[in-house]
Amino acid sequence: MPNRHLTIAGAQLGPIARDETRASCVARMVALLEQAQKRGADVVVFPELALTTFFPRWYFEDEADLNPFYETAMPNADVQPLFDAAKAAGIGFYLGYAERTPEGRRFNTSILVDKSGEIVGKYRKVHLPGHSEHEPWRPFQHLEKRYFEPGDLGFPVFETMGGTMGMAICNDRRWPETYRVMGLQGAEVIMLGYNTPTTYAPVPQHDHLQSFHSHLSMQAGAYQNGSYVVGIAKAGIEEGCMLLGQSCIIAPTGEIVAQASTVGDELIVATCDLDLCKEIKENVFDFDLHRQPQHYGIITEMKKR
Ligand code: CDV
Repeated sequence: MPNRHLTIAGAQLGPIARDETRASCVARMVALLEQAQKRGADVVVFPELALTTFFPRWYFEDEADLNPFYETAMPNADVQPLFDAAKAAGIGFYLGYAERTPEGRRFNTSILVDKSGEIVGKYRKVHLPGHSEHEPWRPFQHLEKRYFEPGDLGFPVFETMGGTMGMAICNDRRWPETYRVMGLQGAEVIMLGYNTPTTYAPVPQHDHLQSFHSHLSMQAGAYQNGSYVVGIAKAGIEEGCMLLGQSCIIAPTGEIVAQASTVGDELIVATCDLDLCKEIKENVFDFDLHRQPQHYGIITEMKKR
């Protein structure tokens, strides 16, 4: 039986300024991809909204100021160099970006591209944090609820690159349902990008726990579903707002096997044995043997009692 080793790279990005061009962001990503190739990567995970600054931090009254942050086609001329470089290197990738559909719908989206440069998977962020109206009391806005609608694709998984792959985006990583829905479909690698400010204005007494909560959620999701989880940040001080780093690759045992140590552009790499997932999936979390779904109905019947 051939081994099922997949070398996964996480390409953390440092800050992206509001006036940084997509071409510049893509050039940074291509540089990280080249490093990944030297280190034998099969697939590279980039952050959430990796082509622009994290624009939900601003309130835009005028649509004309908002629209330039969205992609209306994927790939497009700005992103094509990343597709070309990845295809030439024979490396797949996950990429997060803001999507505007031909009907004008807006989503916080990620795609999965295989080693031949084909888009083989698409995901639209389900759990949108923040608020929908301007709240001037905040040091910065978090207007994802205004600028995106909740994803309409569920949490699909994709058979590609020798494994079963799923995607999530940032705030999704805090919700156990995200992982379980993909775990039930056999996910072996769950990729996600994030932009997490280290200040959460409504509950600042938790600011010092941002790193802990991020890892806690992802490590639990990995272990409880017997899946690798790859959580990759856009990090550092972006337009005056500090974003959490500590991008990591987590094994199905819940252990962190690679972690970024800067808040800039940084590549992390781990060779992952996808068969390790079975040690969890066929034992302590053998869903078939141990789950009792007749007692879980409340989870999908209501948001909250
Ligand atoms: N981009 C995000 O989804 N950020 C949220 C913050 C606002 C809490 C997160 O869960 O990291």
